[in-house]
Amino acid sequence: MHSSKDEIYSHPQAHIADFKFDQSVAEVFPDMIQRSVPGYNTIVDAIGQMAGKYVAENTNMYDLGCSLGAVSLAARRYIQSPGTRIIGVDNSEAMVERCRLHLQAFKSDVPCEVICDDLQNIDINNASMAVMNFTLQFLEPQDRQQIINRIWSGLNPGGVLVLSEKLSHPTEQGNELLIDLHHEFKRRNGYSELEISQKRTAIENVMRIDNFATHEQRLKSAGFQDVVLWFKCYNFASLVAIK
Ligand code: GEK
Repeated sequence: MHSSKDEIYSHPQAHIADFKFDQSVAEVFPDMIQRSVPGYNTIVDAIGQMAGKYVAENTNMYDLGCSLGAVSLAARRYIQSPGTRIIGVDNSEAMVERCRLHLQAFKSDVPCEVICDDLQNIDINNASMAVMNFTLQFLEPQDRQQIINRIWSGLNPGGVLVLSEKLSHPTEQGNELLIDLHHEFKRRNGYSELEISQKRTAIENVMRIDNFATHEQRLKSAGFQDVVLWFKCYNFASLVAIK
């Protein structure tokens, strides 16, 4: 599938509007996320491996905030259990349209449905696995506990939630260190200072990040028994919460 280079913030903009998952972002999304999120490919493939292990016979897997379907595609490569179903959800029409094309482009025995809606409206049931790969950070902070609670309720015993997020660090110097390392990662991937700083401004109001302790506490108070930090690079992390 055709995918272009992310040049959205390469020219100076007089007014930088809040970041949106619109058509222009959907077009360059694979390039954007790989050059911006350290370990993205590793994380997606490992989530696929976890799907192979945890997605049980005759249950559902949810890919919440699925964008172009990278996680759903990885899961389909690894799922062996019969009677499973993948439900992808995203509230960006541009993403969902392209996601459906991506999924159609690969043959699979695992049916996959993509719903265009706010993930908060989705009924979660009979789930052995749910994934929020860099999605929760875009939801209103006051809604986050309820979202995690609903996922917990929809999971079968032993089911897992994989939650990947950009994290803040509780000390200022630690936080700065991680931000610097991340910006260097972006520079090395070809983003200019202008692109880095304009993107930072655009995303400031849209992506409000928590620290690890906040995530852990939220998951525990929803009822998850175990919270496992399985990936971390700079200020990016992925957790598995086990019911
Ligand atoms: C991947 N998981 O490639 N309901 C549904 N979707 C939402 C909502 C909402 N309320 N808010 C934001 N989104 C993907 C990457 S990207 C992460 C996920 C990033 C969607 C939004 O439209 C976008 O597609 C996705 O969440 C976040 O593994 O761009 O950093």
